[in-house]
Amino acid sequence: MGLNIVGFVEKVNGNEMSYTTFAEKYLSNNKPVVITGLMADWRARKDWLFDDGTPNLHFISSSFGNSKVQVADCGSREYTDQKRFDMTVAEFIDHWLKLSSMEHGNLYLKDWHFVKEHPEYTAYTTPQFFRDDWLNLYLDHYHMHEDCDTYRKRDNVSCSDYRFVYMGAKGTWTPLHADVFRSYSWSANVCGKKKWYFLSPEQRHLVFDRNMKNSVYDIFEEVDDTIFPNFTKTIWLECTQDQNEIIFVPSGWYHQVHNLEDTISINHNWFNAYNLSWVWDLMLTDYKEAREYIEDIKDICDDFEGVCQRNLAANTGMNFYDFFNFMVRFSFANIVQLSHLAKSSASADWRSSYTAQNLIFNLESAKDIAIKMKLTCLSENHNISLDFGSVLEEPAFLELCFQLERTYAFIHDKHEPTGDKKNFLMDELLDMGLGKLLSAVVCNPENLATLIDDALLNLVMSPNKI
Ligand SMILES: O=C(O)CCC(=O)C(=O)O
Repeated sequence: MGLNIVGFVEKVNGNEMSYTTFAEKYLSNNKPVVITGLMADWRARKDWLFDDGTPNLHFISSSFGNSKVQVADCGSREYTDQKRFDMTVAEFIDHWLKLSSMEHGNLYLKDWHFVKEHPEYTAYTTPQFFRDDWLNLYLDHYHMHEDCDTYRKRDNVSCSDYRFVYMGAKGTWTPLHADVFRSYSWSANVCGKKKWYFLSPEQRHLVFDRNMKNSVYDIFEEVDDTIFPNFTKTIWLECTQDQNEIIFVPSGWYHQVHNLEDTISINHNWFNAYNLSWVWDLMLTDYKEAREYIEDIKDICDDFEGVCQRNLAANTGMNFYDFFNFMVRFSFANIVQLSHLAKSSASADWRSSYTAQNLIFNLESAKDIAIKMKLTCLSENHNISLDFGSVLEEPAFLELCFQLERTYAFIHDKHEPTGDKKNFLMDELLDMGLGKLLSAVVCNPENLATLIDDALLNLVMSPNKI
C-alpha cells in the first residue's frame, strides 16, 4: 500500500516575508515551509556549479579534496542509520565521476563541517530567518561537552558545530528520522532536487514499534505490521525542493529525503527560544532511557547518577550539566545585551524595540526551562557553579555577547554593529543598577530562574533609568 499523502509544503518568496512573519507563522507554529529567493549571491552557486547548474565536481575536488568526510552507503543499513565510513572528498568525487549517467549513486557525503574546516571561504551567508541560532553561536565559543572520556574519543571536528554540506548523486537518500536534539534544520539546494516526506510530531508514535524503541527505517520498503502495527495510519506531507530553494524543517517532524538529481545542499541544525522546550523534553526522555538501561547496576554503583549522565552525553552529545551550563551562559549573555540596549538606547521606549522583545522572550523561555529542570532533576551533588562576575571575564563569553549583538542587529535592523565590544559589559551592568548580579552564583535551575527574574525586574519592569 502506498503512503497516504494529504498535502504539500507551502512555498513562499523570502524577499516578500519579514522576519516577524516567519517567526510567527513557521518557528512558533512549528510548521515546514520552502523559501525561495535567498541564495542568488552565494559563492557556492558560482564556484561549485557549471553554467548549466550541474555540479563542478573537479572544482570541489581540487579546492577541498583533502578534507576527511563521512560517507554513507545508501544501500546498507547499520542499526538506525546507513553504514558510514571515512573518505577524503577527492576519493568520494572520484567514485562519483566513475558512475555512468544512467547509474544511481549509493555513496552519499553527509555532515561535512565545511564552515569549520574552511572558515576563510565564504560559500554562503546564513539567511536572516535562520540566524537566531543559539546552538552554533554557543559552539563557536565553547564545547558543549567538555572533559569526559567519551568526548575525547571523538575527533575535533565531529561535534564542533552543526553546519553541514551534503553531496550525493541522483538516487542517494536519507532514512526516516527526526533531527538531533529535536532542533530545527534548514537545508538549501545549491544544485539538484530533493523529495521530502514529512510526518508531524503528533503522528510520531505511529512509526514506532510497540515498545516505542525502534522506528521505521525506510517508508518505501515493506513495513512489517506485526512490528509497526500503526504505520498504516500515518499521514504525510510531500515536497519537491528545487535548486535555489531552502526548506525549513521544524522540530520533531520525522522526515525521509531522496535526491532526485545530483544534489549539493547546505544545512544547519539550530535551536532558540521557540524550540528550546523540544530540546529539553527530548533530553529528559533520553535521560530516562539511559537510566532504565543500567537500572540493574544501581545498587552496586558508587556514582549511579554520574554514570547515567556520562552515558547520556555519549548517546546524544550533551547531558543535563552541559545543557545547564549552556543555558546559564546564554542567559547571562542575554542579560548583558539587554542592559547594553537599555544603556545605549536614546529612546525612552527601548523596551518595545524588536531586539529588546527578542531578548526578553529569550530570557523568559530560558526561565521556563529552568523551572522545568528544577521540577525534574539536577541533583545537588554536582559541581556546577557559575558566577556572573567570573563568566564576564571569560574571553569566549565576551565574544559570545558580541556575536549575540551582531545576530539581533542583523535580524531586526539588517546591519551588523562594529565598534569596541570590550567597553561595555561590567560598567553598563553597574550603571543599570545590576551590580548585585555581578556577585550572583548559579548552582542550580532555581538560582537561574531567580537571576532571570531579578534581571527582568530591574531592566524591564522598573521605571526607566535612562
Ligand atoms: O538532505 C538529506 O539527505 C537529509 C537532510 C536532513 O535530514 C535535514 O536537513 O534534516
